[in-house]
Amino acid sequence: MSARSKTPLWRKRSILLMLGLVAVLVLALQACTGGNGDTGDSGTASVSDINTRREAAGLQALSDDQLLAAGLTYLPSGEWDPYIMFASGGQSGQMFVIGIPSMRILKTIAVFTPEPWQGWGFGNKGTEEILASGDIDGNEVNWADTHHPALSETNGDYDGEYVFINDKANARIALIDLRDFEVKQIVKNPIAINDHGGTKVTPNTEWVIEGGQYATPHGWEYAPMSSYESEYKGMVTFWKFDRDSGRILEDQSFAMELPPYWQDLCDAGKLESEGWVFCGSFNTELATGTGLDGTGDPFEAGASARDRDYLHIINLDKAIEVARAGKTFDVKGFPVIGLSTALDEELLYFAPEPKSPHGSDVTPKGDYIVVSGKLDPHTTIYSFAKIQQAIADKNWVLDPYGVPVLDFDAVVEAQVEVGLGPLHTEFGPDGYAYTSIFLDSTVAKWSLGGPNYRGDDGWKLEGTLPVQYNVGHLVTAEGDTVSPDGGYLVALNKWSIDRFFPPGPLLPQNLQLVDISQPNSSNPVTGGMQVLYDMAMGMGEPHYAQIIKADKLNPFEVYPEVGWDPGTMSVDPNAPVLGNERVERNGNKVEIWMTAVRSHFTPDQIEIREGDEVTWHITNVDTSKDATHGFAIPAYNVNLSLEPGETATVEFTATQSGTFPFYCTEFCSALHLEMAGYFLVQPAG
Ligand code: RUQ
Ligand code: CUA
Repeated sequence: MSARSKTPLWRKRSILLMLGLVAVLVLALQACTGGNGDTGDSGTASVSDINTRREAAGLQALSDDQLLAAGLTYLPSGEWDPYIMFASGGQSGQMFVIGIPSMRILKTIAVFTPEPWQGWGFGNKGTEEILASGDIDGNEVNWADTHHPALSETNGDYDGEYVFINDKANARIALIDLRDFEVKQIVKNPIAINDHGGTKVTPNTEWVIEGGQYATPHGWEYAPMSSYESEYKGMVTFWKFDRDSGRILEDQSFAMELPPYWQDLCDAGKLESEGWVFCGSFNTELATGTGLDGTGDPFEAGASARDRDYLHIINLDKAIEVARAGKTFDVKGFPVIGLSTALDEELLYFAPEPKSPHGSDVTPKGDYIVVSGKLDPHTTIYSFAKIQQAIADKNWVLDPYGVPVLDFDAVVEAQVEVGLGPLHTEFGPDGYAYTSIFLDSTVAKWSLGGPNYRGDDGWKLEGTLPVQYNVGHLVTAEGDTVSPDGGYLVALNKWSIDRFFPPGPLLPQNLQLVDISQPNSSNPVTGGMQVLYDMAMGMGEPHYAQIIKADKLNPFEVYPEVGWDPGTMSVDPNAPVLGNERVERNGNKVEIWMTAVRSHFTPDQIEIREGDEVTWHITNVDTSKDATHGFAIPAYNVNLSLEPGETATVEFTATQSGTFPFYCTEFCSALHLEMAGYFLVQPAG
């Protein structure tokens, strides 16, 4: 620190003035310290003012680079982020919406797990039905391990309409409509009990890809481990997405049987490789672990015994034809293309890949597939054209399941040494690629070669940037599309030791924002990359994320019409509206039509009898922005969030007699506390 504070003042000042950051920093300081806007004679604050005040507050003085970083991430009150990141929520079962570059969390989208702020799964019948569609064999499963969001694409570019996400733990896929950022559908994979190779979408989102992970018998039926090689199966599933209805069509979806290798991340081909799908794999050793009798290697060793795994190369276009022609068998009523059919129909090829890869990432022009094996310091670049040539030449040997394994040298275009433990690659706009390096805890910037990118100047390392620590995935702005945007990269780090105050032994996750807008020459060591910001996340472990330009998103500010049912995205004809509020009884069935408006419920006294079956409809008839009302009934586990215009239905049996004040849980007006009512349940008899 002392070296930093010796930097001459004139130098700090000139740098700042040059960058035009002074005003921004002053605002930042005022926000932090409650300053009154008095910035001295010149009307601007100097660097020394900033550091003097920081030191007075017990903070360290900032270097020039740190001041620059602060200015580059600070957004004055009211300024919006130009990019929005959708991050998986890991064990939270949710998805996070984060502004870039401010790293402000804008929302947790409730996905597989009930979430009370959004009233997701607390009495709202529509949300409970969606959650229940993720039940497995009648068991409620309301946590998930969300890993990989996939924004919908048109012509290979994000279109801002939908985002999908997988649940690795239970092999489920959720669909979120970006008009209201709410989940509309959850589908359970009928043949697999966990997944990892998804979600990814094809360039026009006709198909959502869900690759497998830990092999099981299809339908996860029991089979002893001794039967692993014959009874256990790998898989990839292709879910048909229908944009007109905004739904996955389960009855037009299908799966393909794969050998019981553990399939990993997939990517969809694009442009020249459109119609093909690429998935990594591991445990091609078919390791089955060690029982207590000590036979067999533990998975950690057994699944890394060989030095190669198999990149799965799948002809999706042809697979669709084969599935449509009915050359499938059924597992739980779901069509599966058997492995022998896949081979007869020439749907599946392998290429050897470096051991234990994580990510098979298709370059922006669709011409290469980048794979990094965690146990090989290189990233390996496969040429799609060479793959096609090797297939035409039948330049292969067969694996034990009869799958053609293409000749490695015939299909590899280049290898670039990037560091120890490379994982996942995304792309920038100028022919640069960025790979997360897990063991070295760095981000490597390297150049793509070939005519579409940096030509003879490519296939080389341009710089590495240290991050803290053990980066898993990384994401660049629109970096897996046909037109990466550049500007920012986020490293999704796996460890965060010493970065933040430790709130107990479970430490926050650490996402680091990296500036990738600068030329290599600005810092030859890092290739111009600079860490701007450390973001702690204390809600679950984000695995993968995607960053979209904010102006591509066009969400509702309020629902378009009063009485809106988010489940159908249309007006519910049975929605309560002003003037038709009422309570009707039919035997022991009681139906209530209620409206909510600032600041009252109508009606606000409801009296029924114990044992009655209650159907309670509520419409928020407010139509101004942010005029959200909550609706909570104590003891009955009911809490709704009714956004402007929204209608919802609660169904329950009044099992408890008593006096239950219900109220609005969203502070909506000066008379919000008065926005309440009484729900009276007379004791039976
Ligand atoms: S994931 S790094 Cu790569 Cu699904 Cu967790
Ligand atoms: Cu409505 Cu508070």
